[in-house]
Amino acid sequence: MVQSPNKEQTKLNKFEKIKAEKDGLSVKEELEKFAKIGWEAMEKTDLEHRLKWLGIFYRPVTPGKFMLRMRTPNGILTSTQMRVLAEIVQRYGDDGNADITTRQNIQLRGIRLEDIPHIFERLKNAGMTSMQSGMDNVRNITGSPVAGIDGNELIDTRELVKKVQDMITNNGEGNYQFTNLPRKFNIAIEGGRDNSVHAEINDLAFVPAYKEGKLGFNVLVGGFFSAKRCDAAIPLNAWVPPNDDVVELSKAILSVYRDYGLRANRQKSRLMWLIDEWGIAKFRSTVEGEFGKALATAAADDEIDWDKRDCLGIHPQKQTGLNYAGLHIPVGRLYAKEMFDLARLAEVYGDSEIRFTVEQNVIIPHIKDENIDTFLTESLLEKFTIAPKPLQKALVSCTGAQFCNFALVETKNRALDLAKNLDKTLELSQAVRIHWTGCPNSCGQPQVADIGLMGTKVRKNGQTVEGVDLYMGGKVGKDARLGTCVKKGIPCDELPEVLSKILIEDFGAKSKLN
Ligand code: SRM
Ligand code: SF4
Repeated sequence: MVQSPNKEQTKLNKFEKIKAEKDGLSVKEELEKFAKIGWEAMEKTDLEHRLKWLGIFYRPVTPGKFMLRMRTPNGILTSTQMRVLAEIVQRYGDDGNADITTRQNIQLRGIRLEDIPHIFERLKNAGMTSMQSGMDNVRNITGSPVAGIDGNELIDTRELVKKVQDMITNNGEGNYQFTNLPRKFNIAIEGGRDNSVHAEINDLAFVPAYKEGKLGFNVLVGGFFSAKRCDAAIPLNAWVPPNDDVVELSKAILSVYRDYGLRANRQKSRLMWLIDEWGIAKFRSTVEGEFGKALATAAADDEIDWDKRDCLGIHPQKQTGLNYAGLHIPVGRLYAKEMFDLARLAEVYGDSEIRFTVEQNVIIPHIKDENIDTFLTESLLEKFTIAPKPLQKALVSCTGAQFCNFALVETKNRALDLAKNLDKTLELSQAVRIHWTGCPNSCGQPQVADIGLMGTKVRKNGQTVEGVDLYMGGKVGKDARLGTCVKKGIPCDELPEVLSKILIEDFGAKSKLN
């Protein structure tokens, strides 16, 4: 059942050996045992690596307090599901919180291993799963955050995203067919005109396109970020209708990646490296063979012709008399009480649905025209405002040093403090997208930002201090392009001054202090 790596590759990296020894998914059968013996008694590889196949992340920064990464297909959950997640983190008091992620998903913190069997039971009963959300698996599949409610939508992505997830994870139970990929794999399905999902930074992306008058998707492949290399996705020269072909093509591409992807050097294992080695023509024909029928060539143009929307504020839906509210969640951080409150708001004003965006924010859809005014008086909206200040508005941050052992700097708190202070001193007519990421892994996507800040260590006055490399020029939406590093090694304590200058000179900010 477990797929063996490409036989022609003789040298295997450390992680390939770990996987060859025992598939990560198999620890699912051992959870009760782990819960009994405790994390200290667990075999190190199971603890630090294999548990991630189930979405359970050992955090060396907070030993014994695990992170649980969910799957949230298309970023959508119900109020009941949110309440279950809130109850899970509430139990852990000050240790418990949650983060909305840059993949339209949610991670829970403070989790104790002894509670996992019960937590998994609760998640299953509530129709949720964390299966295959970490390590060499397909990450949360993103889709248009306003799918099914946007008047300008081309394709409703919700069902397709769910079907692709169900295929990959065997309806959330775990699927050995796709648990031994050479590396992580990102999939996005866009249904609108504004590239809400950052199609270009996914290993596989579907973007709406008309072919011979029919609406479907052009297919992009190979986009990724890593410490060594970042690349935008390239066209596969394929078009698929918006039906099960999306699922089947995803399956075919994943199978080709699994069977032929490079496994010797972990730094060169993402899909783009295989495409480089083979050339796109060979990759396409191998995928076609696996797909089992001829792939239609791509439509000449796709339909991505808008700037990216942030979805914040109140917006009319395509359903007459209904609106969606985009709430700003500062750096995506949620606490139990706020999660309960979001669930309540979704029930009282909407139809119990809550959505996440890749900007780490929340959307509550289906609010009736006549209820908007009362909705806006809710006290939760003082913190999670629909109209944040320009620099807080588009702020995104990865986890950083508080919980992530890869981090070279603290991110979330610093990002928020800095944005608040700059909003106090500068007047801006438009939002500026600032993305923080704590290390070169780029989880906070600094390359898609107007201003991207990547954590690093810097020497200053004979001391090693926290600093950032500065990225600029990222463009999202139509004609998306990746930003590049324009300055290295800025000490964090110099950032207020450095960013003020950039915001004034490049983004038209005016000082409020003059
Ligand atoms: Fe990431 C590893 C957090 C989105 C590239 N990422 C990690 C780990 C698991 C490292 C670890 O074990 O500590 C981080 C967990 C920290 C924690 O406690 O939260 C982590 N990544 C995140 C999240 C939570 C950042 C956030 O605050 O939103 C995002 C979770 C998304 C999700 O729901 O699944 C997250 N990570 C991303 C993205 C952005 C995206 O997908 O659009 C990227 C860049 C895009 C890409 O992968 O192509 C990203 N994460 C990485 C990498 C570099 C991958 C590579 O090929 O080299 C690593 C390190 C690795 O995999 O070896 C990594
Ligand atoms: Fe951790 Fe680095 Fe990813 Fe931030 S970018 S979450 S510091 S791995």
